[in-house]
Amino acid sequence: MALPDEELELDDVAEEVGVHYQTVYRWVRAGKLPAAVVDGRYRVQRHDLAAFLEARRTPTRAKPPGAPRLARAAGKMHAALSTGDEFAARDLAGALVAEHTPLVDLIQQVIVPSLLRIGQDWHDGKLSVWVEHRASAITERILGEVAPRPRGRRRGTVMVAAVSGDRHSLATTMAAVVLRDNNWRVHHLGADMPADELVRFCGDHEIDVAVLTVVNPECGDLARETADRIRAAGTPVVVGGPGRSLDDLILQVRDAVAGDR
Ligand code: B12
Repeated sequence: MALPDEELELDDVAEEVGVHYQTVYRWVRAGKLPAAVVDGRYRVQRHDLAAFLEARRTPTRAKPPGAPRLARAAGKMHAALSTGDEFAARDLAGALVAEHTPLVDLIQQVIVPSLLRIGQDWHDGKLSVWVEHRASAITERILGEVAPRPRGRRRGTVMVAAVSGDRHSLATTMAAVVLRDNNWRVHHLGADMPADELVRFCGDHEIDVAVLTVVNPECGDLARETADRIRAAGTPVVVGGPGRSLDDLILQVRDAVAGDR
């Protein structure tokens, strides 16, 4: 079947750019070149390809900070979040985004380690619970500020939630932000969602993949049971867990969609 003029398959991209098919495939899998899966095959929009090639050509674009700088930024983020210095935390996140730090790295390597340290210090009795609550509230605002507004054709539609009893909404927001950044349309339902409602929501909407985050380990069984129910009704599901990475999430969501077509 002939494709619309503005769409290309990976073979066409490889031919136009003069690289091997596998190179194009790696760009797509790494999230560098946006592509949607249609009838089980990747399709790339011409304007996305043009933007991708332009970005590769532009020598003035600063390189995103490497791991040592992100580790230093994580230290500063922890200092700001644990002392409640909201503007320092938001400025730091804003500066990293301005330096083209991928959102997944900002969240995974700068924000998450700070929250884990704060959670551990609370557990060890080194700080009061209000420090953790205040840090969570600031983190919510940072994530709101950096949340992307993707343009162009989406890869598909994802639902993100956590089941009843798991009140850790930040993990759902983090998942929603990185999925939007990867060009998915996201229904972000947040935390503490009743299982029946999640099953109904996925049945009533065109959802390509349901994502259930789990931070409170006591809710793991309910999340897995709910995932089984959603799957049985025909929607693929991926389930997260403490310590699982957002890079992993992106790959699992893509694989779940590709495997379903
Ligand atoms: C902030 C926080 C809270 C806040 C949440 C605020 C909010 N709006 O989210 C509040 C104050 C509400 C809270 C409450 C509680 N909390 Co709390 N909390 C935390 C803290 C500090 C951070 C949580 C967080 O955001 N984690 C998300 C990120 C930062 O971590 P992550 O788990 O690695 O998640 C990643 C993956 O899940 C991935 N991901 C997301 N989706 C998907 C999907 C897929 C498919 C994949 C692959 C990956 C993926 O994304 C995340 C980022 O990379 C943690 C510390 C910790 N170690 O996490 C404690 C922590 C989770 N809480 C804990 C506890 C005990 C509680 C309470 C029971 C305390 C109490 N007595 O009331 C309640 C439970 C409430 C409930 N019913 O759920 C414990 C859990 C202990 C355990 N058994 O393991 C922890 C570990 C603190 C500790 N060290 O003891 N908490």
